[in-house]
Amino acid sequence: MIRLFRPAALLAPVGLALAVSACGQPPVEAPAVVEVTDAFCRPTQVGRDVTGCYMTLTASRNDRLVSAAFTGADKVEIHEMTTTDGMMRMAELPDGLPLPAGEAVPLKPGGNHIMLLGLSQPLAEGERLSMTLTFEQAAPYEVNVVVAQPAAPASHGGH
Ligand SMILES: [Cu+2]
Repeated sequence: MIRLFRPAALLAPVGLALAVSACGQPPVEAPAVVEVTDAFCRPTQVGRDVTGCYMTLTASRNDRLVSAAFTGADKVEIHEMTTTDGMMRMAELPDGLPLPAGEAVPLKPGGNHIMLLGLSQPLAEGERLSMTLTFEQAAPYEVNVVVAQPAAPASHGGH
């Protein structure tokens, strides 16, 4: 009986070694991080309870902006802008916004944006708010957003 067990005991270390090498790449990877810069929301227009928010997202690994949340809004959606027959329209990105590794993905006026819908109170220029971004890979990120008009290259100059 004892003899029967021996081969198994001898094989065990070999099996272990195979399992380790079969895993291939070392499990030590840089954590998924998304860098967020230049975040701002437009002030709400009089009588409106919606506005757009913009920022630049750079993911360390292939990732996806899945959703955004703001406690002062009923709903927050990730929108894309498309032009159909000369008409610009926006639509929710149902699968979120892809963030290719290392690529700065801009959300900007006239382009993709985060849409706040059903704001409980208007957003005035100079206010700050906090929004939570949720990603497919990276940990949820709380971003501080300033309420500001988009920089207008032509009209205002520096001051
Ligand atoms: Cu929108």
